Amino acid sequence: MNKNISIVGVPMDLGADRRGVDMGPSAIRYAGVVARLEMMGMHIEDKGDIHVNRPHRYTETENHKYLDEVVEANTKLANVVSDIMQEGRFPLVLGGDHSIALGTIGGVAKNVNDLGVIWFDAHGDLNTGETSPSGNIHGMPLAASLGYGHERLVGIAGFSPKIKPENVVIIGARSLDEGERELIKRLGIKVFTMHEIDKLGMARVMDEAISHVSKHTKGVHLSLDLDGLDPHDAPGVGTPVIGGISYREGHLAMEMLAEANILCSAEFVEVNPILDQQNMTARVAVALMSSAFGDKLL
Ligand code: 4U7
Ligand code: MN
Ligand code: MN
Ligand code: MN
Repeated sequence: MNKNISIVGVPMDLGADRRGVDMGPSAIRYAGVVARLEMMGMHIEDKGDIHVNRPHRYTETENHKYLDEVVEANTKLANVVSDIMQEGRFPLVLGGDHSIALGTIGGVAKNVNDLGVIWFDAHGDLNTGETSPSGNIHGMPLAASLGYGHERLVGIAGFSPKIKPENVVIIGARSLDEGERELIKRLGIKVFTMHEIDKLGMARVMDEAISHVSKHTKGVHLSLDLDGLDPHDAPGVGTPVIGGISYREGHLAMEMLAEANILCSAEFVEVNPILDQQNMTARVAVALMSSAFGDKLL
C-alpha cells in the first residue's frame, strides 16, 4: 500500500441539480481526514482545492448543464492528479459532484494503462446527452470515461477511452435509467445491484468484484459516491435513493479492498453538508477512507 497520499479538493456542484456539494471538500476536511490518516501512519500532503469558476449565468449545451465550467475544472483536475501519480503518490480526491470523476480518471489513466475502476454508487452515471433525463453531468462521467458522450467530455485529459468496459465494476446500483441499462447490456459491464448484495452478501460481492477488476489491470481506481450508502447512514447527498448499502457493509467493502491491495487512487464524492445532519456524511466518508487505507479494528 502506498503510504504517500496527496489530497485534492474539487469544490464543484455545477454537475448536479442541488447546490451545496461544492462544500464537500471543506466538510470532509472538517471531519478530520488529515489527522485520521496521519494517525494510521500515512504521509499526507494536502494540495488544497482546484479553482472552480463560478458561472455568471446558467448555460446548457445540448442537454449538458454548465458544460464549459465542468470541462475546465476537470481539465485542471486531470493535470493535478497526473502530477501526483508522476511523483509516485496516491491521489485522494474530495468532491464535489461526481462529474469530477472524469478529471480524476483522466489523470490516473494517463499514468496507468489498463486501469480498473470500482464505481460505488446508487446510480450508474452512464448517461450521455442523448439519454440523460436531467442534463446533469454528474450522471454521465462513467459513460464519458468509457468513450461515450459529448466530445468535450470524452476528450478531457486529451485521450479516449480512458477505461475499458471489462475493467469496470459498479456496486450498489438501484436507480438506473433506460439508456444506462442499454449501455450496460451493450458493453457487458459487470454490475452488482442491491439485489446481488442482498442475495450474495457484501463479502462475496467484493470477492467477485475485486477479481473482476484486477484480472487485466495494473491498478484500480475507487470512485465512491456517498449516495451508494443508505440515506439513513449518509443523509447528506443530493440524490438519495432508499434501500442502499449499510455503514457496516460499506466498511467491509473498504476493508476487503485494503486487504486486496489493488487501489492506486480514490475519490469520495457527492457529500452535501447543506443537506446533512451534523456533518455525518463527511464523517462516514472519512471512516470509509480509513478502512480503505487499511485501518483495522484490532
Ligand atoms: B450521481 C440521474 F435521472 N440518473 O442522470 C441523472 F436519476 O453522481 C441521476 O450518481 C444521476 O449522484 C445521479 O440525472 C448522479 C437521474
Ligand atoms: Mn449517485
Ligand atoms: Mn455518482
Ligand atoms: Mn448524487
